[in-house]
Amino acid sequence: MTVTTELQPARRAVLRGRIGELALDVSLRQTVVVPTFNERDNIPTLLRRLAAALPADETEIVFVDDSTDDTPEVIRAEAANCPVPVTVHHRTDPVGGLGGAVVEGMRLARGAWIVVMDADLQHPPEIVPQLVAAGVRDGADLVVGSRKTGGGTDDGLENGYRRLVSGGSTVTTKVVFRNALLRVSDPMSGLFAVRASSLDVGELRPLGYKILLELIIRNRPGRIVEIPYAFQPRHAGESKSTLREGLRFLKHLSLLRFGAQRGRMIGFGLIGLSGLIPNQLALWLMVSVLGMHYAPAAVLANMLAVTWNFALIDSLLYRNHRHRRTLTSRFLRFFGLGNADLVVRVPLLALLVDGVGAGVLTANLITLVISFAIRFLILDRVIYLVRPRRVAI
Ligand SMILES: Nc1nc2c(ncn2[C@@H]2O[C@H](COP(=O)(O)OP(=O)(O)O)[C@@H](O)[C@H]2O)c(=O)[nH]1
Ligand SMILES: [Mg+2]
Repeated sequence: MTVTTELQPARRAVLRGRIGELALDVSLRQTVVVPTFNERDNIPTLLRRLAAALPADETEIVFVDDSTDDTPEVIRAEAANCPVPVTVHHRTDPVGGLGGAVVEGMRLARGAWIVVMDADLQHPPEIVPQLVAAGVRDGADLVVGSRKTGGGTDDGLENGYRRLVSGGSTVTTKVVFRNALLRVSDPMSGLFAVRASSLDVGELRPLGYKILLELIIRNRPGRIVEIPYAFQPRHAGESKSTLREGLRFLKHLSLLRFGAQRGRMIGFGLIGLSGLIPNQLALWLMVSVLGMHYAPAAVLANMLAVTWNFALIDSLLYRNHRHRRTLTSRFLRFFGLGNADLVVRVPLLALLVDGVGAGVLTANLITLVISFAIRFLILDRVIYLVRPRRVAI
């Protein structure tokens, strides 16, 4: 269930248009979208500073809240004294986490510019008018508040560890999306302003924290400019960023770069490669230590590797696709497939070596690659019944 509270009914004549899924109010210059998760102690200062920085008749503030504390009540109470109209949209089902909340706010926003900022005052509210003014002046679709360009700093990051994570993820992202991010020094920024008419909210499929990256890659805004700012220490409360968010970020990056199916294929390849370790180890143990014959040992080692692969693939790669079959059913099919592969590869190997005259090692490699591709497709389409979906990158 979702509750939207309009605290101060819009005081202006509302002329609404719709661009994509956005409702626009032509008299509103900007909507400030603030995602909140247990930020009660930051609300009074945030609203006071935003109201001092922005004209009340050209602005609205939209909170999208996933809190488990009384943050929405605090916002309602503080909004009564705030000259700028404030809306609280509380989600009981926080789909997509922070990114999902921001997209929800974009859907609700009516201003010509949508400014996204955190509630904890790490983003100085006074910079909001500068972001919008720069966008208007330069004819940009997107204005990024940057900690990494002339004069910007990230001194507000809590410690060296956070600085390392922030630096590492920025570099990785810039390498992965070299062209799309040529003009963006801080793609991890949570502070930005986007021209509402350039947005295609329906294209966004946010996952976790990096909503700006999602927007740049999927929406491909026209002109992008940056405004430097000094990232501040958190005003009150605690960061919600966790190691789990870090893993989500890697998944997000892979989805954006490769699309869902190619991302799984790469994961499948890496896990398959990791299976070489238990396979070789078990083979060595059975042959060298236990003195077994190599043929049954190879079969048993293969079974062990297939089990290892299944454990990793089922828990890491297909976690969200497991509901269509039971564990036993998934395992038996996977196990059958993993070992049936031997039956296909041996004749193929013979064909390549005896029929075509290929070298044994080359032929073996070819059978492995062919088997890999066939097994992946069967895994994807037959075992987990994943329906392919095109992802534009
Ligand atoms: N609505 C919503 N807001 C969130 C969620 N996670 C974090 N936030 C908000 O997003 C902003 C940034 O989060 P924060 O914990 O400060 O991340 P950090 O700056 O990377 O440490 C803050 O305003 C949080 O309240 C979430 O799951 N849902
Ligand atoms: Mg923060």
